[in-house]
Amino acid sequence: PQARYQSSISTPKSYKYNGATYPKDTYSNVPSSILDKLDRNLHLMPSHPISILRQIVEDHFSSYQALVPSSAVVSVHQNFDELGFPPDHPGRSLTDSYYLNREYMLRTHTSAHEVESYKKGLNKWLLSADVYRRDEIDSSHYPVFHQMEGTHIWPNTELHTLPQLNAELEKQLADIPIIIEDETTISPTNPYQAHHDPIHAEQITKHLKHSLNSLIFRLFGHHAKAGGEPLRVRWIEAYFPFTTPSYEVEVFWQGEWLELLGCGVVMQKTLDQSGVSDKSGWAFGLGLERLSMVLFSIPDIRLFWTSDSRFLSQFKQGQITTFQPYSKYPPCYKDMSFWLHQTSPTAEEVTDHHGASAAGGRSPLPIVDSKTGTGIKAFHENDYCEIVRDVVGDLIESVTLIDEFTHPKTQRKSKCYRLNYRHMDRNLSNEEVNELQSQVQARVVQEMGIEMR
Ligand code: FA5
Ligand code: MG
Repeated sequence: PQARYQSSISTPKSYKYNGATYPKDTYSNVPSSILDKLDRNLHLMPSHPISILRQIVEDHFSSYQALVPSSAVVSVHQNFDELGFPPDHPGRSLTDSYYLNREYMLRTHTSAHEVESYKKGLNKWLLSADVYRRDEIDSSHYPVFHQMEGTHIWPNTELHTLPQLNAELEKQLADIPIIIEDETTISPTNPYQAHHDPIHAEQITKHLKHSLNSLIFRLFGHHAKAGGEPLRVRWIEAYFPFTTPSYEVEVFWQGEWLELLGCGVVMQKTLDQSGVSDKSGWAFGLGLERLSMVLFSIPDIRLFWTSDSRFLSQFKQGQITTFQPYSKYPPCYKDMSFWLHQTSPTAEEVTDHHGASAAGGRSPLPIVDSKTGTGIKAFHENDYCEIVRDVVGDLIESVTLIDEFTHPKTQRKSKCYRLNYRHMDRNLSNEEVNELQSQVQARVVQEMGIEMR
């Protein structure tokens, strides 16, 4: 049986990538628009902002070994099981992740490489890579982005050196003019691990926070010196299956809190799996695009993928400079209203939860029609957005739900989405946007079983 995201034109029965063949099954949901993005390696492209930032972080953590994994394809085991994601975690869903088949997927986070890196016996390492998630469409979300993972673990026999290391870090942090808000506490919802000596756990947590705060100071020091509004950075409590305590770091940018990274003290189970039960330490995973957008003032995440020299020529390896926007061409809005399939329950819309808590009432496992073996029946915004992206490509700037309605008599649900089109390099004609809009309509009707109003 064919999964729904392959178009009806005859498609190959397997994916071929990096010399390996992955036979397709009912999980297969990687469209060609995503396959085209594999191996673009923006994080390794000289003078690309993603690569500049990677380099600066690597320079900051200069004693950490820098790793680059060879393939974006990992096993489901590596991406989820090994890290203790429960079987019903929503990040595993076909609406959220890209599967080559039941066993292999495009990594959704660089944490997929934690266990193999610990297995190599490395104590301090950084790893940067492209990661893939089915997601909503707006200026800070793109289905391919880049993360950098960093960890520092110590043989337990060396943990007594931590107070000294922390004192040194505190000295370096002393007179830096950025206010970091941190009201996090150790609590039943974010505890130290039972087997850790709480004194050690506290010192590891301190070292984690000091290390990341010092990176933030390094990165944002120039903002502070420029004398503008003081930059606000905050630590908040988080949940990841593979760390506790866990945190996220956010920065206030363009009027909202933007999440830069997740981190925490590595779960002992993860270290046990890696054959290094006698070590303890911390890990973080940061979004390189998010951080680049703030640092370089890049207003739209799609710009990272442009080949326009007006963008690329503005950046130089090793330098954080402010992006000078070149003239933007006007946007073009088109609204699309439709009735959901009569039997479709509306899936709860939860985003950004790949590493995070399993909150939300959404069905976590891929829902496949048991008779036909095809398709998910519930409407999910990520499915809708993916068809939009598949048809429209980077011309889509955002997809926003602007209206929802339940018919009082029939209880039928309808939704109206506003599709905002914009070309980065030229004007769009109304005719070509209409053509794209009607192609999207045809695909969503055919593939999602919804009915236009
Ligand atoms: C994770 O991916 C965890 N693996 C992070 C981690 C590593 C926690 C190690 C603990 C220890 P999360 O899903 O929150 O967590 O993503 C991490 C960062 O990636 C986010 O803070 C954000 O900066 C970035 N990110 C997430 N989704 C997107 C997206 N769609 N587009 C761009 N950046 C994103
Ligand atoms: Mg998060």
